[in-house]
Amino acid sequence: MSSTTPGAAPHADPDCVFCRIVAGEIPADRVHEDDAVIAFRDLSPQAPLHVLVVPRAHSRDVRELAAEPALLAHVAEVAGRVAAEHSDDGDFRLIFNTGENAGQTVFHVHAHVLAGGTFAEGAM
Ligand code: DGP
Repeated sequence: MSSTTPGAAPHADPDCVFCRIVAGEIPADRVHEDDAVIAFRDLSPQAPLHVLVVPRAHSRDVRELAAEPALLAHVAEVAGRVAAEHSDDGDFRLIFNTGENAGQTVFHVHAHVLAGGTFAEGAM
């Protein structure tokens, strides 16, 4: 991606675990990276393929990310690419837990890519 990509200029929060993964201070099993996002396998997978797509720049949740539609679209595009490359059929669920009451535990926006299984209605 070009240097004009929205989100390409990160501003890191030293107390944020995903900022620390972006910075390489905490190891992660990365499956994709470019100048705007990284994607790595979730520590406690909920599906045969469970990857998090994380913008390098810190923002709290998808409500904030929506202010950068090009970056939000890029997250979706990378999710599709990861699913296509790492699951048999390329189909996937894309989930943004948004807010504590919706199960968000890491307050650096991330998209869960879940693939490689058959999903019961209402799962995750
Ligand atoms: P959420 O509940 O939507 O905020 O999801 C946070 C996810 O992040 C959760 O599924 C576990 C994952 N996670 C938390 N800490 C780490 C970590 O240090 N490494 C990796 N790979 N995943 C993590």
